Amino acid sequence: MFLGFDSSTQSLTAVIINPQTGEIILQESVHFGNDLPQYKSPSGFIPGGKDGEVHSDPLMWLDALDLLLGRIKDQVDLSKIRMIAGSGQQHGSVYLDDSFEGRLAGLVISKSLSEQLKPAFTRATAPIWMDTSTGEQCAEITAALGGSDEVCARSGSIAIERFTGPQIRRFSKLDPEAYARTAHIHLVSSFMASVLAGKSVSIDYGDGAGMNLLNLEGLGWDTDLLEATAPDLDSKLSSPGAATTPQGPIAGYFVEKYGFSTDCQCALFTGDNPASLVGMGATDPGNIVISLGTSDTFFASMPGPKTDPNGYGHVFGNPIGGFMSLICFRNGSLAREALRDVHGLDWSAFEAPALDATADAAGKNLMLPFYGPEITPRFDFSQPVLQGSEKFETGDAALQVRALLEGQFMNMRLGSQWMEVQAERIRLTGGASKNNGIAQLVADVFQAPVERLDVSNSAALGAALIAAGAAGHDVSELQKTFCQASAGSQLQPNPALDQVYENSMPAFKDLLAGAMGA
Ligand code: ADP
Ligand code: XUL
Repeated sequence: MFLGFDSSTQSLTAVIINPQTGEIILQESVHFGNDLPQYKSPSGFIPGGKDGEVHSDPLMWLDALDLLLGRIKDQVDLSKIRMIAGSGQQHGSVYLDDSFEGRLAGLVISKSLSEQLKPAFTRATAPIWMDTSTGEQCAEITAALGGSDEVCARSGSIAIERFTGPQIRRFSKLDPEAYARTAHIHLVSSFMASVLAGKSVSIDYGDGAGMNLLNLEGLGWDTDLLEATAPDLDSKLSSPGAATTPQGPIAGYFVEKYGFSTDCQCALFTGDNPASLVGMGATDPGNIVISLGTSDTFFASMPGPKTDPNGYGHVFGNPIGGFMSLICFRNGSLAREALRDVHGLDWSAFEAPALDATADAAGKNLMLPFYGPEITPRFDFSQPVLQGSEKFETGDAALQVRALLEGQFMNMRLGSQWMEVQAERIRLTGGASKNNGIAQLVADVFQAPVERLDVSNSAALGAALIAAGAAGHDVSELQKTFCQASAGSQLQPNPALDQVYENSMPAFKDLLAGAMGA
């Protein structure tokens, strides 16, 4: 059996699979807010951070690991687990002194992980991906490298506030003494992997690419980016590696306390998005994942490290080899909800019967679907821009719902063009994906079949598949079993709309350029 963890913003999840029987043996989570209320982090982070700071307490993640394993040891015989892998929320960082590895090697089962590791932290809290405090550091790193294009060409993204490099730079400036005492800087992913392996392990290419520090050409730390970020950084980072590389046996602590076998090996942890790519069965080219959550994200594997010339998208490592893109659209469900509420509608107005009623208007009315600042394209929008019939512009709710959704997916098509990926199949996930009207419009605008999967924990499932891959299983084969489309979830594109949206795209692009130039 293989165990995958996902250490995400709000919870720690475990998924155990048995490749022989094709079964998911267990899915279990610890919710930080509900299960560990003493950390006063109802949504997984410490509320009230200043100057854009959003931090979490890494001791909470350690307590969650003890709590989760304590729960599952009575449900599953953990001695049957051959390999463990995992994923973590991306970009967050943990700072430890030179006692970290000694403490890991000397863990005793009479005490908790958090009690024993607490003295090793040189920074009590960990900045996470929601942190926006590093604008100044991004500008400094960009200037040192000679511009955003150079940072993007090397690391796959322009310097981004939430990325780890700018976060490390800020710490080194704010508290140079504590930074100097720091011997290890880990991502959330590599920190959790290190605890399980009982030693400081590698940072995987998938999550490492979210740091503005990894050079995607050679998959090594980029000397110039290291230098532009903070002093002596090279010595504090583990070497980068592939997620499927076994790192050695699980630490004795977990064998004695939870019943793992001494033969159980640990692979690396990757980022939650790279792990989701695996868990959604989308690691082969031509498969695209669109997640319709609070924000919308679009991700797909790529054979080479191609970067977005506009600097909006990111390139991460694909845990199964090669690369992946991730593009974030901030106004996803936020905009759908805003339009719904403006007109006093419910989600039925976005369902197939309601959209069928306006089928004649397909592609005829254009809406820039942004109610607030957008990431792709990066611009401070404050309200949608409408261009079309008088009925539409003066407030017809049904026409506006259609145009908003068409605008969102045309913007997604436009924002992902740099990848030059021909969508052969789109896998939809996230809260809005269950809406058949929205899903059909994705199929029509992209002219590709759309399907939805049964899995709800796609990152933890992806991690379990990575663990099986690290033990020699063929991950593509396992995906055929574990990442099946759910029955009846497939939708075909309407071929009659191919030319309709093809013709609307240039007008949409012009409207966007006009709004951003104004
Ligand atoms: P996140 O993981 O970002 O917290 P989810 O993937 O759980 O978000 O998605 C939640 C969102 O899904 C809600 O904010 C809501 O707007 C949207 N949603 C839920 N049900 C529907 C529906 N039937 N139709 C359209 N959108 C929906
Ligand atoms: C990706 C990102 C988030 C985190 C948290 O760049 O910041 O998706 O990985 O899930």
